[in-house]
Amino acid sequence: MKNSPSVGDYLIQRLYAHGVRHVFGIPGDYVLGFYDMLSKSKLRLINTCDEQGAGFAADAYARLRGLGAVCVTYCVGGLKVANTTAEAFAEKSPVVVISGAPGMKEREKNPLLHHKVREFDTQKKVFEQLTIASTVLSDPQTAFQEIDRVLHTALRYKRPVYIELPRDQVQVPGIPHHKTLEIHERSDANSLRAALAEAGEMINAAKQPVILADVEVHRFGLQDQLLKLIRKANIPVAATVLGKSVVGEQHPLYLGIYEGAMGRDDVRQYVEDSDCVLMLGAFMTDINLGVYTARLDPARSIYATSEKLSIRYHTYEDVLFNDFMRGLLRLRFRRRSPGRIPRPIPVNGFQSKAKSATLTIKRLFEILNGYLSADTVVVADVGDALFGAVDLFIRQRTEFLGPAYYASMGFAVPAGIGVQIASPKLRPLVLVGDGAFQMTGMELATAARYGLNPVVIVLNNRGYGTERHMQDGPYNDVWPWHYSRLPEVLGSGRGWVVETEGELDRALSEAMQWTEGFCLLDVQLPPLDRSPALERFAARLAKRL
Ligand SMILES: Cc1ncc(C[n+]2csc(CCOP(=O)(O)OP(=O)(O)O)c2C)c(N)n1
Ligand SMILES: [Mg+2]
Repeated sequence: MKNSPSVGDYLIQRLYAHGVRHVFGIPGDYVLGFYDMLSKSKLRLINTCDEQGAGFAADAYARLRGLGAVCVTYCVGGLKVANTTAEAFAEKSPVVVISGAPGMKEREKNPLLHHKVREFDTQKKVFEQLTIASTVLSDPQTAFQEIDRVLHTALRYKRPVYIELPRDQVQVPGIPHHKTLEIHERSDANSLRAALAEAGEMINAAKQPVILADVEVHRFGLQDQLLKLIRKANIPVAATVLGKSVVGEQHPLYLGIYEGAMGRDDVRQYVEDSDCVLMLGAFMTDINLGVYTARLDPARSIYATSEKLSIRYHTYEDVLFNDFMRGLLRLRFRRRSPGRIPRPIPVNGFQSKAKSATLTIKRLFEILNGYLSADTVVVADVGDALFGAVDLFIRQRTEFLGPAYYASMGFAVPAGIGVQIASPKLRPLVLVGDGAFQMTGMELATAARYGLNPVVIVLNNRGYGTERHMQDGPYNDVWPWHYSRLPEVLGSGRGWVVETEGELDRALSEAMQWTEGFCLLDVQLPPLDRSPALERFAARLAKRL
């Protein structure tokens, strides 16, 4: 047994082999042994203030690097990442949740150990619902195989997985001479060929084909293939909100965001008038579809995802999304010119003659636009931070993260941390409502601790603005914090209070210059102000209440 690594060591090795370099979390007695092992390993531990912060950070890390990990203690920590794991599941982000747990020996006779809820497997059962695969490493004979299986599934489906590590198993050697399970899945060749033939025919016969690109193109790392396809076929492309930034928005064939009646009208018209909509990696969620105002006819669509491939009303089985995307590139396309296409509308940035004008959300985003650079990643929280950001003009691809489907508040500040840990060259621009900031904004302490420098814009409209427009009451108010003074409390960072366009411009240019720590802009907005996108969204939702 000597040459066999321990269960804990093998897990660390496999995470490293899949590109993980950091693990987010908070220790507890059930996981201390593994923490010790982690701290001596090639992986770096990132301690957050709260487990939810660790979960969101790991999710953002996974969105950028292809796999993320969060490590917590049993139930008290584990159940706090239930919500973040749910978000990762819903939005397809492969996060490995590692939880410590009582040892197998300790479980005999079912004692009442601390942190236990009902049964020893209560937490495991919860995570079965929230992950694509889960395991308890209770047996060293099968532990390595289980680790391989679960990690493979996370990567295959781009969804979170759960690994429970009973504390008496961490140091136990697994089976010797284990050969890491490598699974190579293949498409069914006939099915793939037939699907490509039909797709090629449909695209070539179309007068006005258009690509609608979404989040899976990003998750499966197929952005280059998408660009090649756009160039080769000369077909314009729109993105969804969840897929925003999958194509650099300066691309000459980029139309803008398509989201039914909520989006720009010219984009909606172009996509809905198309006789061949090539939906790549698309998620048909209510938000992506503009609260079901989208009019996309299956008879004129090619719909390809990692889960389904259908062309018009035919469904093709056993075709991998990767293979279909690569196959499209080998097709012969007829020469075409896309003609005149809608383009993103240029906006006016800051103008000194308006410097004393009171800020509105619309102007906030227009002025922010002028400050985006190739190394900014915009991370938006739920609320008008996300709706307004739809109109931002993202310079390069993969530069926009937001929980645009599951929509849990509290994502953005910790996600900004995950982004910068994953990619230290990028500077996160975090857009967060005051309500959401009060949920996880304390993670700025984590930014301070690890020397990160996000620029955080708190959209301070004194409450749950998004909800005020549907139904208002005192339950939509929040206590007004002095956000800009948090640097004093945390002993790090710089803060600004911003009320006018001029103050915003000055604060932003100072924040861009000052890179030694986090920057926090308390941007005060009228409570009933809202972005044009939210205007349309709230009107739609109110009709459905
Ligand atoms: C964790 C969580 N709790 C509650 C909600 C419901 N909700 C959706 S938007 C919203 C208000 C958000 O307020 P804020 O962060 O201040 O942004 P604003 O709407 O004011 O722009 C709430 C409470 C949610 N999406 N997530
Ligand atoms: Mg608010």
